[in-house]
Amino acid sequence: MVQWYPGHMAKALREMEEKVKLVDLVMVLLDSRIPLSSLNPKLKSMFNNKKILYIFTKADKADKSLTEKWINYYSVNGNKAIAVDARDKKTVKIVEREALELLKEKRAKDALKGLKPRPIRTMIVGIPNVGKSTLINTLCGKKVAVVGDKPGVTKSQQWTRINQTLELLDTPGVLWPKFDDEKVGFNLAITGAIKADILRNDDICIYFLGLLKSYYPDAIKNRYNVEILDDLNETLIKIGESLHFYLGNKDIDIDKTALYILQEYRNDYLGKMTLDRL
Ligand SMILES: Nc1nc2c(ncn2[C@@H]2O[C@H](COP(=O)(O)OP(=O)(O)O)[C@@H](O)[C@H]2O)c(=O)[nH]1
Ligand SMILES: [Mg+2]
Repeated sequence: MVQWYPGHMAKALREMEEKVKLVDLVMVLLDSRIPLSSLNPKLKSMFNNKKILYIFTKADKADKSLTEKWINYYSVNGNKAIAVDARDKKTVKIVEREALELLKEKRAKDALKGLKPRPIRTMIVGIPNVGKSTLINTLCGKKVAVVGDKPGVTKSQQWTRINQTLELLDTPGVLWPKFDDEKVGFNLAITGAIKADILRNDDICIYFLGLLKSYYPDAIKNRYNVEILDDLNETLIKIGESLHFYLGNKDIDIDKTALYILQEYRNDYLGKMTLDRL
């Protein structure tokens, strides 16, 4: 997990600002389950005049009807949003089509000036774990980026030719998420975007149960045969009982129960869910 310090953030921002100058189109990756919490609010000012393609990753894990709404929310001001499974080869064609569409006017102008069409230069940015390396590998059709919770090997950035339409900067821009809002921190912890060093598993899980109570009231009942009560702490204990997660005595191992529920959610056992609401 990347640890962000003010100096670290300022450096990452500067580096990204330099890279952004080189591209025609920025692909901003957002997690379909948290299309708002996974957005870095600093982005807007940084990408001032650039076209943005918002790519919601992990669409396979999110609530389809809400994904539609979020796509509409982001598809404004000449920008576009799409939802994909970053691991799926079909994503290449989709991204290519949208990039061409977004750059249509510019390319038409270039053609009028007699300029030969050249590939659209693009880069990928997003918070840790959103799927940057996965998408780079899918677009490139081979493993060029390390996927998973390992620090990326620093190397000089290169343009990779994806096809006749697209060229990709093979090092993504890593952005830290915004933490000023406690809810955002919880959403990032629930989905696994950030490690819970600051937050406790039981607090994260209680918050999650609260969301489920209003958004997906049947999910817990279906999986653990436990009703979500008004008392969420009590609900957590009841789930621990149903899982037989006891400490040595009659007490429930709350931390183990909380972590288990969160991992079940991350591994899709609780259903396709979207946690950010418009
Ligand atoms: N189900 C699903 N998993 C994905 C998708 N994109 C990435 N992942 C998984 O999310 C984890 C983090 O992806 P990674 O590419 O390393 O994220 P990065 O930190 O932004 O480079 C990996 O386990 C990927 O397999 C997606 O669209 N759907
Ligand atoms: Mg990566």
